[in-house]
Amino acid sequence: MNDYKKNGYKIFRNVVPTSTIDEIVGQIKEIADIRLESLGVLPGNTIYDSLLQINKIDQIAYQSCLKTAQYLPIFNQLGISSEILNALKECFVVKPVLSTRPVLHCVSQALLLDHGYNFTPPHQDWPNIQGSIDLAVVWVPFMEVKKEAYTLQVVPQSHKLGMLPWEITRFGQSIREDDASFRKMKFIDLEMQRGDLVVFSGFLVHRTSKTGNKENVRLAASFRFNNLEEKLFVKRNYPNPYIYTPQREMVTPNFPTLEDINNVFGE
Ligand SMILES: O=C(O)CCC(=O)C(=O)O
Ligand SMILES: [Fe+2]
Repeated sequence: MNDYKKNGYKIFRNVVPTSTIDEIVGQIKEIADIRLESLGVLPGNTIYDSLLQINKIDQIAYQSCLKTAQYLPIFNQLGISSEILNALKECFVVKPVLSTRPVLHCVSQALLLDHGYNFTPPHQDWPNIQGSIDLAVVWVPFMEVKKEAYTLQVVPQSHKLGMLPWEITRFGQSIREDDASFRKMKFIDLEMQRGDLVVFSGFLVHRTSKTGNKENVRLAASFRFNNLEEKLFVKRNYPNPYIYTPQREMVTPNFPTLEDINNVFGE
């Protein structure tokens, strides 16, 4: 049987140009550095330094930087690149449609959040997305991910167990760890280089390894795709449970003044 269908994941080695990854990481660092500069702080030497600084000063600013990075054109371009679409095809997602916004994962014991999640608990992505049965996640590390360094851990073949009992946690839907099927699971570390990517099924059980040192950060991107060829996805009317809606109250009260506007456009 095909590896992807059998194991629920497939690693593609050396497919993403490392120059693209460098550019993305550089632009994420720039988002943090511009914000640091506006706080009167010098930029960090590395992306880790910059993120560490901003996380220490203001966690809201830190989270906003990461959120904003998800809207970088180059970050989105990676998600729809031929490298990713080809990998999806090899995993039988022949007519992909994006199901959610791309996600930036930023993991370090030194960058813990008081609110929100840090290391993902054991989970399947499907209950969060509820799209096609063959929903696939593409995960792209931006740095080398060695054993014991914030790896993505997966349970091979767990996609065949179907949707497992879950509960709502700070992260979202996570697998109930008191379930008998969970106790038998054996997680393995996916060791990956820059340039590698992994495609995994929406039903594959996975989590973030908490093992890693405080002196670095592990960045990765993930993109999720439904398959237009999956018949029940079509019959179910292309479901998508994500609700995209703005906050109605003004984010910055009494802003902008006419003066603020003239400062940008000139009088
Ligand atoms: O980057 C991580 O450790 C978590 C990734 C994940 O859960 C996902 O991409 O669905
Ligand atoms: Fe996930």
